[in-house]
Amino acid sequence: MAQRWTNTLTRADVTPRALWLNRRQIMAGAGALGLSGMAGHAAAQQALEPNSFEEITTYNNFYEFGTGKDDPAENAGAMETADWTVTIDGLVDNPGSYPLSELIGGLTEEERIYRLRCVEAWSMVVPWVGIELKDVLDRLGVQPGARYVAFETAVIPEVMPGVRRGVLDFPYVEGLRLDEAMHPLTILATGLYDRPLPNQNGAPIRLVVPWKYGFKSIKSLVRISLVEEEPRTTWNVLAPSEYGFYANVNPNVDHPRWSQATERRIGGGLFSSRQDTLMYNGYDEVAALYDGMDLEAQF
Ligand SMILES: Nc1nc2c(c(=O)[nH]1)N[C@H]1C(S)=C(S)[C@@H](COP(=O)(O)O)O[C@H]1N2
Ligand SMILES: [Mo]
Repeated sequence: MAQRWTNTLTRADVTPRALWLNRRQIMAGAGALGLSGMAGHAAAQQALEPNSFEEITTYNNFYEFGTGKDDPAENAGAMETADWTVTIDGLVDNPGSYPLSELIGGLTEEERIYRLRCVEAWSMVVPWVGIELKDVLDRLGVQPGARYVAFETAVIPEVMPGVRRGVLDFPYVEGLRLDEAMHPLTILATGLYDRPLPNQNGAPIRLVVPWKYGFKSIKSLVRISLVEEEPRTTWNVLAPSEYGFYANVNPNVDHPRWSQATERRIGGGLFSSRQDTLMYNGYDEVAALYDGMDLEAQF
């Protein structure tokens, strides 16, 4: 098993292919745990063994389709994602309403196996397929005054029972600072396990920011705006003392109602016990983005 994690492997050498990891992710995992050599590889392997397609697509948060973990899988199939358009506006050279194929066509898709840590203290590992958000923003031409990126989810009441019931203030909105949005770990996912993204996971395109709590990774995007001021974000507006704008995964800053020090890994078997939550969810390379910030005040 150990040789699977050496840097000489290509993904084609590994079966099943879902177990493929890139070296950078392995090193990020090992570094975060303060380990090296075999121990580090073993720890990284445990941390990044992907959840099953079944787990990833049946245990979801997508409140537009209901608040139960199984509601999105049950209800989201009714959403029509063909002919999807994304509106680009704000401080950008090329605003407009883009068919999805035009927005991302020609950009490099790659697999990214990322930990997903929900603020509710459960976690999964998901083999996303996507493109770097930076590539999209570069193509659109970010103007000098832009300091944040704001994101908005579709609202389709006819197929969204959670919207009809008003379980949150919809549209669901999120935001990133521009440097966070431009970080190479930040992707727009269009698939998982080499399949098109299932609707319950945010088809046809959703944000994935792996070092932040899952609620930042907003689904089924219909608008991306380049803006000057910090944008409103759904959970922060609902409960500002519980959910901050930054929402960086941080085992040292508890949620007011529960500890964030550990997490429950979804899925049975060997890795089902609670595990320690890692600073920045193990993605240490983002730490420089927050130099000089008080992470307890700006949670
Ligand atoms: N539009 C929208 N995006 C959303 C949510 C939501 O309710 N609506 N839930 C968030 C939360 S809390 C989490 S943990 C992740 C879950 O993503 P997954 O279901 O693909 O695992 O989606 C996030 N994106
Ligand atoms: Mo979440």
